[in-house]
Amino acid sequence: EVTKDWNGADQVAIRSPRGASVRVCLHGGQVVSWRNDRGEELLFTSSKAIFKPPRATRGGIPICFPQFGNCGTLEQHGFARNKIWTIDEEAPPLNYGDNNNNKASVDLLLKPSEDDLKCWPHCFELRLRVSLSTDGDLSLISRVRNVNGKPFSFAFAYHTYLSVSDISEVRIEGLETLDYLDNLNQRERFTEQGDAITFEAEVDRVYVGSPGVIAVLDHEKKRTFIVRKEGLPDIVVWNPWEKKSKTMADFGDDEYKQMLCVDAAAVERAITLKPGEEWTGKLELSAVPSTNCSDH
Ligand code: TA6
Repeated sequence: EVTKDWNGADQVAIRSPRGASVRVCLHGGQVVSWRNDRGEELLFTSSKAIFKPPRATRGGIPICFPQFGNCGTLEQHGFARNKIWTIDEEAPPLNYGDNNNNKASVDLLLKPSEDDLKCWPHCFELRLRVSLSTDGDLSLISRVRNVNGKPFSFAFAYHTYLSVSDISEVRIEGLETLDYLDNLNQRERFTEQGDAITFEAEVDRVYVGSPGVIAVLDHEKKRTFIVRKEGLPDIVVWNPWEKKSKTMADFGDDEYKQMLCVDAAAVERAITLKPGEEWTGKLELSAVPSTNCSDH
């Protein structure tokens, strides 16, 4: 159903037959809520989030496009998350049960305004399909098309704020032995040493060439997030920890303990599209009970 968000922009909700739900704001094309069939919120949103255009709400899954971070000419993480998107009327939405669909979806579209073309002179169409399966799995499929302009390159990330019970009890499996660029050390390249990644301090890394599936295990909640991706070779892992949290007005001092950003992304190598070409980036998130956190 369509309601209005804090900004008066449309917010679309999908509810699965078993009670899971997802809510997407047309402001930023941002998923702001993903609940399982017990109504538990699986994404983090800061209690101090600033609901004021054009900033993105601190939490959920902001879309970072066409830039990631502040290494470029655009605002941090690009403009897509700060713009009002439209419902993509050309895309036939999926509905549970129709043609045996086990998913329902909403399709959003972002095209550059005259202003956007001034700061990023490329004719693109960015289409985002957000869908929720009957099992409660959330998937986001983005398609960027070069609308017959000149070739252009971009970075992309699903800036995903996972809700966790206690960051010191969380570990990530699947990134062992990968190289990463350390945003806390001038993006210097390091190699992950072996074990699962755990958290005792601020982490801000781009793991490059990561596998299609990684697991984020929340020990206390006995829940494992499974992150599957296609077309997105990198995984950004970010937790601001206490000191950095205190510098962010839209982030509570202790909230770093309840969140972890695990972003399926294309950051190390920009994606280049020739006129008429299209790129697809898929993210699928599942939240499964981990009977014993060690199995995965
Ligand atoms: O790596 C993730 C990151 O680039 C961090 O450096 C931090 O800036 C985070 O994104 C949040 O960015 P935002 O613009 O949403 O405050």
